[in-house]
Amino acid sequence: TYFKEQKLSIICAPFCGGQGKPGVEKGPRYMLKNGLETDLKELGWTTKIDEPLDEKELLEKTKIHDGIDFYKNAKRPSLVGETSQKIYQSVKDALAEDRFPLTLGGDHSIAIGTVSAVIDKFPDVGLLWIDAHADINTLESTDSGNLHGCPVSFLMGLNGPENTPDALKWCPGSLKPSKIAYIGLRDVDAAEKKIIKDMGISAFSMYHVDKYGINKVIEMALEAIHPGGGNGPVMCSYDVDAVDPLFVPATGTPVRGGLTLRESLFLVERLAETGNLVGLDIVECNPNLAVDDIHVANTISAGCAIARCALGETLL
Ligand code: 5AB
Ligand code: MN
Ligand code: MN
Ligand code: MN
Repeated sequence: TYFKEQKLSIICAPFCGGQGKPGVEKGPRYMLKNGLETDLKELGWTTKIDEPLDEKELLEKTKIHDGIDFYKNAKRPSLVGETSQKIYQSVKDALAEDRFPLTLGGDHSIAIGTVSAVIDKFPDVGLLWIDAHADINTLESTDSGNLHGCPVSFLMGLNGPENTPDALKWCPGSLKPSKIAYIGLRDVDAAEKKIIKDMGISAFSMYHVDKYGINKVIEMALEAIHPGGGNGPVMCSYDVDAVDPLFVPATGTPVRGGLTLRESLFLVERLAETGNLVGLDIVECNPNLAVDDIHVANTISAGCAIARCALGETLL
């Protein structure tokens, strides 16, 4: 296990500019209000909260960038670049102090920062991308222009230096296809399917979860990113829309037919059990998209439960 002293940084990433629905910036605030920090302390973690972004100021900035900050049809690349670089620095700082980086989004574009920082510290790290979506669109392939659908392409350097907006040039883009495994996919764009296939990236969709069961899928995913036993550092970037909208309704791009609540928690319980988890993102909780308070409570409590289970709550 990598964090023997059980120190933790909760990095707040209240950013919504990687997509178009305001409210996702409220994720960190709501999860903390739910008691997440206290709960993690009770598990034995020494916590520290890092807030590198000003939620209000950033929301204003996002509105200002609307319609002026473009790269081809990609929306707000400068703001996404600038913001994810701040998150990158926070995760680097946490890891430099041997603190486990738990990053609360915000939309999924912030993972450009989190995953890059974890790779700097653990070059051999394998990335588990838990999501209904593959988030591997390039600036060429994205139809929506929403950069929360593109972080994996930046992490892999797929856009190439000449096609990368200036504000994103800091991203090393060194992630190898063999170091990525997806779990939970069920809404993948045609261009994304082609990239995944051409690059030979391991992808376990809901079909595979049904076919093999979640335990076997995790085992196969770990073996894919760490061949020869599945041992080695693992970063988990967890988009809550991987979970079925019955359990997580308040998210920007819900897709029916997702992980059950137990499957979604078992996944991170299993990672906790390996002792190999070196970073976790929980992204895309959007309280604004709930139709009632129960939707908010379900979504936020699922997000918090994912964090607690990943950090050892259910290990005996
Ligand atoms: B999320 C879509 N592929 O590119 C696109 O929530 C959806 O971070 C992206 O997984 C969903 O806009 C991004 C259609
Ligand atoms: Mn998603
Ligand atoms: Mn995502
Ligand atoms: Mn979608």
